[in-house]
Parts: sequence; C-alpha cells; structure tokens
Amino acid sequence: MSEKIETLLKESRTYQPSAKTKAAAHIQDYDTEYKKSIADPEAFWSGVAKELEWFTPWNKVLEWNYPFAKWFVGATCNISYNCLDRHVKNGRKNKVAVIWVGENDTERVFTYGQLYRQVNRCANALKKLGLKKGDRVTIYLPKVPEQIVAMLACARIGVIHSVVYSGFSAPALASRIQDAESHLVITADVGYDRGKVIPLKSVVDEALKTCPTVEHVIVVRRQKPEVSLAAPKEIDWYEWLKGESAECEAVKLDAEDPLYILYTSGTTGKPKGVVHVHGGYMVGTYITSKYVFDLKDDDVYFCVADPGWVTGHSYIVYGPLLNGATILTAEGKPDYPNPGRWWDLIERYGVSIFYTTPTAIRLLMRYGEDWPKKYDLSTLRILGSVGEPINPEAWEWFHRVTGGDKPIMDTWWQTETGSILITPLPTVPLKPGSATRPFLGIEADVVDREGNSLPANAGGFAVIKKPWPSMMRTIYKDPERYKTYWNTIPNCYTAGDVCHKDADGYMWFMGRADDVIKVAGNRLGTAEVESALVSHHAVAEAAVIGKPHKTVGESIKAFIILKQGEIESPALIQSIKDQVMKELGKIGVPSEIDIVQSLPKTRSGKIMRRVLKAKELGQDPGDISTIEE
Ligand code: 6R9
Repeated sequence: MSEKIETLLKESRTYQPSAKTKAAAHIQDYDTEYKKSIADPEAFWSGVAKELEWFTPWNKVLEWNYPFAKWFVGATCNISYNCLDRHVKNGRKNKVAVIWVGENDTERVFTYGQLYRQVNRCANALKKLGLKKGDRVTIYLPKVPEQIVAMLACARIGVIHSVVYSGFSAPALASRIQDAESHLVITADVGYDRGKVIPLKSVVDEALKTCPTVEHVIVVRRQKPEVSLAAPKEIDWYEWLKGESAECEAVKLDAEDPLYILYTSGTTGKPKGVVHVHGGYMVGTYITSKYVFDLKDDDVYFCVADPGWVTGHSYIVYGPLLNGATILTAEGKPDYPNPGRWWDLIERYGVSIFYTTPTAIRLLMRYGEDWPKKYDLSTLRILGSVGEPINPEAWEWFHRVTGGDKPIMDTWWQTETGSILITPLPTVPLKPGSATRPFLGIEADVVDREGNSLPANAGGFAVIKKPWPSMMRTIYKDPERYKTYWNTIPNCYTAGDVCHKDADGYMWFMGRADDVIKVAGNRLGTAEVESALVSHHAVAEAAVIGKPHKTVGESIKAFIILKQGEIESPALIQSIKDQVMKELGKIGVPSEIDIVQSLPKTRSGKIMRRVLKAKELGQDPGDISTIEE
C-alpha cells in the first residue's frame, strides 16, 4: 500500500466550521437538508430547477427506464441562455464574468454583457458556416477565453461541443474528431507552457489528414508574425467574428438535447465519449457550485482546471456562470514564473474561493511555506480540491498556509457524473482526506461485488444508488458501453473507485478499482498507453501500471517485451517514449520503462497488471491461481 493511502487510513482529526463560515453558508444544517432531499429526490431536484429559467416547464421530473434516464421531461431550455441572458437582464450586465490572465500576465476581462455579445457573434458565425442543432464541433484550444466563448456559442444554437485537451497529440485528437464526426475544429496557433511555445495548429494539420468530416478550421492567432492560413477552409477567429451581430436568439432545446461530448479514459484503449445534456446538467452544476462553494454575488472564484477536462466544463464554465459569479482563470503552471504564482493571483484579484488539485498542492508544498507567506491571502473564504484523493499532509498544509480557518471542500466526482457527488458543504465538519458525505439528493454507498452494503470501515466499491440530473446520458454511439456502468453491480451506478465509509458515514476514496490511472489528476487508461507503446517498431508487448508518486499521485511505469533481435539501450528507451509522446501526448509518457522477458497473464491471455503492481511495490499479489506464466 502506498504511503499516502496508509496515512489516509490512520487519519482521525476533525475540523468544525468557523462561526464566520457558518454565518455565511447557504446550507446551515446538512443533516436535515440531506434527509429531506433523499426522502423525495424528485421534489428536491425540481425545486432546484425552478431557480433557473425554462422556456417551457417539464411535465415529469424523471423518467427512469433503467439504465437510461430522462430528466425534466417535456421541458425546453438552453444552458447558454441561463449562463448569460438571465444575468444580463437581471442586473448583472456590467458585472465581471471572466477575468483571464495569460502566462505572461496579459489580462482580459469580460463582463456578462461583453461575454453575451461575443458569444452571440460566435453563434451567428457558426450558423453562417451552416452549423445547426445536433452538429458537432471540436474545440482544441489552450486555456484562452475563446474556449469559453466557443463552448457557450455552440450551446446557444444546440451544436454539440467536444473539447479536446490541448496536450493531446495528433493521433489522439484525430480519433476524437473521427468519433464525433465533427464538421468544424476551433484551435489556436500556439499555447504557452512555462515560457515555451507549444504549436497547436500543426497538430491539427496532422490530425486532419485522417478526418474527412471537417470542413473548416477556425484559428485564434496569438503569435507574430501570424501563421498563414489556407483559405477558404482555414479562417482567422477575429475575421470570422467581424461584422457578426451581437444578438443571436438562444435556441429552445429539449431538456434532453445533448450539450457536449467529452472523451475520457476507460479500461479499453478507445476513449469514451461521455454525453451530457442541457437540462439536467444545468441543474446539477448550478446547485453544486452554489452550495459546495457557497457562491455569493461578491465572490471572486478561481478554479485552476483546464476547460479541456470535466472540471473546467462544470466548474470554470457552466456552474459558476449559471450562478452569475466572477471567475478568474489563468493560463500556466502554479510554479511559473515562480512558486508564488497562484498566491500572487489570489492577492491581486482578491480571490475568495480557490478550487485546486492535490497534485498542485503537493507541488507547492515542496517549495515551502515562505511562498504563500509573502502574499495577502486574507480574502480567501472557501477552498476546494478535486481529481484524486488528497492525503492528510497536503490537506493540513493547504489549510494552514491559507490561514487555518478556511474549509476545504474535497469534491469527489467524475466526467460521467457531470457534477460533484460526494463532498462536504462549508458547514459540515471536515476530516482531512475524506470527501465526507453525499451531496443533497444523492444516495451513495460502499458495497461488495454483489451490491451488498458493507459495514463501517470495510473497503469496497463506491456506488450511487439512484439516478441524478447531471449524470451522463450515454456513451456517444456506444449505448452498450454506457450500460456497463449500471450493470456491473446490480441496480446501481458503479464509479470504479475503491472506498470505505467510517462510523460517521464519511467516505474515504482510495483510488480506482480498474485500469484507470490518475497522473497529476489527469485521467488515463493503461490500455491507451499500452497501445501507444506497441505502436513502436521495436515493442512486441507492453503492460502499464500506475505507481504511487509523492507529488503527482500516480506515475506511469511500463513493462515491455522487445521484438526479437531488438537490443535494449538508452536511445531505444528514449525513442519509445518519443513514440508515446507522438501518439498520445506528454501526459501519457511513462516515467519508467522496464524491459522484461515475459508478462504475467491469465490463461485467456489477459495481462495481470495487479500482479505486476504488487511485485513492483513489494506486496502480496493475492490470488495468482489463474496465472499462466
Ligand atoms: C472530476 C474528475 C474521475 C476519477 C474518480 C476518482 C478520482 C476525482 C476525487 C477523486 C478521490 C476526490 N477523483 N475526485 N478521488 N477524491 N476528491 O476528476 O473527473 O477525470 O473523470 O476522474 O478521479 O478516481 O473516479 P475524471
């Protein structure tokens, strides 16, 4: 067992909310509200939905045709309308919606009115290219405001966006464009990373060689001299929007019309296109943003995620904008140009809510407490963590350097769940390392393989027992794969996480039960990395495991069998790493590669990664009776 998980198991401290936190909180008494919400979840969710605007009301809250759910049946709505128009007409027109800070400190600010107008121009420009409801657009942008504009513009006219993280390489981008059959790609010439220029347009050029459905490419040009574009297929973003009207009516969509596809990793090599819809997703992201972060009109909310991942979708873009919040988003890394970067931004913009990741906290911890001490962090009120289990040491450090009295919301959820499911609210007593209790309206449990509820402190599988509005509706073009989430363990949604509940009902997440790994909070499938490895000419077979790592949670270790006649050398190892970089991108490159003669396999030929992992960590491999070699 890794050191981090062991300290999790020994943790017993509890932190009570401060009087100040309590006085401010939307939800004063979690226990009472929770009981009420699960006594009648449909009443709870429809009550929430009424805080938003619908063009036509629903005639049924939930239609549960196991395992397929429809929420707010018969209603029409538009999430982009709720993020923008609702605020523009209700007194928030000149309130700041988005503050964006570039890596080189360039600042761009959009009020709700400005964002509304820019989104409308973009929606009109999309229409002019012939895009209509149900069409797909791939957004492959670095963290620039155009990403937010493009997402909301697609949503406005019922076009389905598929945002692809800009760290993915050409083949990974191509497979996502192909699966979505996108007509349009929106990209930038470059991104920046620790001062380095990262070309993106050339990655798109490469990917599009195998993507015949793409008719146009829009390019946000940041570099001088400008990259040249091949008209009429390639269009400059600013040229594209020039002259477009700042008014574009939001299309009245069915609550169940798809909003986006977001590709995520599973246990097979092929990423799955998780589908979210306008109505339920809007309700889930709205209310979790409001209650978990206790969002108020004067808050400045800073989420460090990249919109390429689900946290960026739900908690940079949709959830906070649905609440009319002021959002700070910053390009770049926490330690560039120095490890004071984020603390500096918190002081500069008076951030009150700060949502980050365990990996980033552990990275900043390494640079010591003097960095946060240099800055005035007194505006902070609520903190958040997401993406992987947070070890108590990192929790304590984060809590201490930010003043010692701000509650940390350790939020557990997934791309598939759409919004936060297991989480404290600011008034809930905290135990460092535990995501605590289910959000209102959510019934969660820890069960064995048969679905039996387990006693306190017994490790098992985290499950959700009833449908919830922001759940994914299907896997794009693959409903069979969707069904596995609901039938692996009978009658409940299986998250794929190992977990235990303590005597107080607090949930302690321990990591994945399957072949999904989380490297610096980025989700990867071992199979994806393995398929990139075997695409190298010298590699015969490959197996990949996630290995506990002090900073990034898990690191990738690969075991490789070389083809006959190939000889191990540092140059060969490097060329194998380069191949993964080319196939998948930087996030998939193993930090360690071992050349081996054989791999443990079952008689049916499946690689037993758990045996490799146990051996690597010096642990008992458990039952190996099915092993062949
Ligand atoms: C939001 C996001 C989902 C997986 C999930 C779990 C891990 C996320 C966590 C956490 C422990 C938390 N995870 N938050 N584990 N504590 N607070 O990360 O989505 O990329 O789909 O990953 O991340 O293992 O199953 P996604």
